[in-house]
Amino acid sequence: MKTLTEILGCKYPVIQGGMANIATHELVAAVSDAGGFGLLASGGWDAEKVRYEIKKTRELTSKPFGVNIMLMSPHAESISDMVIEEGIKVITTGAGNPGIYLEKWHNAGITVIPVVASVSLAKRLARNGVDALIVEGTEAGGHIGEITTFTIIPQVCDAVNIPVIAAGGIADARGFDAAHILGASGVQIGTVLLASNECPIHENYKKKIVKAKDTDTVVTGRGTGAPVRVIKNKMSRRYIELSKERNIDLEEMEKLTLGSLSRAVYDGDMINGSIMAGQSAGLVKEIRSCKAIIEDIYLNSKTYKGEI
Ligand code: TUI
Repeated sequence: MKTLTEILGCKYPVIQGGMANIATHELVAAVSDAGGFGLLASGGWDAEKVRYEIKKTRELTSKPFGVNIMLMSPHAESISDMVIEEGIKVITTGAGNPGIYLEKWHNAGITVIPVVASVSLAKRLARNGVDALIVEGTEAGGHIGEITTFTIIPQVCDAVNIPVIAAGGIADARGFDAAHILGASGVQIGTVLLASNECPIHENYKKKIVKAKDTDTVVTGRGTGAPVRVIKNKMSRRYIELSKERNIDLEEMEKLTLGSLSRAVYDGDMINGSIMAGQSAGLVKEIRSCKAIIEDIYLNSKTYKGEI
């Protein structure tokens, strides 16, 4: 079987999470240049905006990178065609089941790696022929499932015969080694890359990640079907209050989360913004370059011999 780095064409089995509004050309190019695998996030953007980001990334790096498609987006279908036109070679998906696109992408020679948060979806997609899986535990930031990384990784590794990439709660070599021992072939990191020089988010957001301690994240929307992990602030408190009301106004709640992500990312509004981050924020102590973050994982790993 091909190793993950052979499948992706990168140096280290370390993938960057496709964080909506955040994983744009600057971050993607920096991660791929550092030997990891960058993923452009399409989030809620339309196909032309994502196409522009692909072009900008290609101007910055000659290293391979992929595109992450957030399946809840109304633009998911048009993006699914655009990535073929653009000759993208690796696609990851999130927040849904990419089954309807699989044949089309495989016919175009694309490697398909869905993010899953349950054993049942992992098994179904493996049966349908996906190339690898990113298995994300509830420690992750943003939209999440219910199961911890520590328990879901070995369960999925037992259930499928394709490479598994662990995500959720991993920020350093210890997490990388733990994931490897649980059976994963690589890791996806997101939160630790928020605190990178190249990450194009407001400085307030980066500082918030560095300052965060273990108990500083909370999950909003558990009751409404779209659980999202964020750093606790006025917005998350208001959201949780609203969700306790008898007649939940779903539209107002939606505005509070997705709409307010851009307030955090672009304006640095740490009071009313949605500061998506995983529990590993408590492990992040400084702002570094993507190269330093990725090489720290590789150099300090006790298990990595260049071939998992
Ligand atoms: O997708 C993510 N993380 C995200 S997407 C996002 S934008 C957003 N913001 C607010 C509400 C909704 C979306 C912010 N962060 N991670 C990958 C991921 N996928 N985590 C969990 C899942 C998942 C959940 C259910 C994947 C598949 C799934 O299957 C449902 C089904 O159809 O079987």
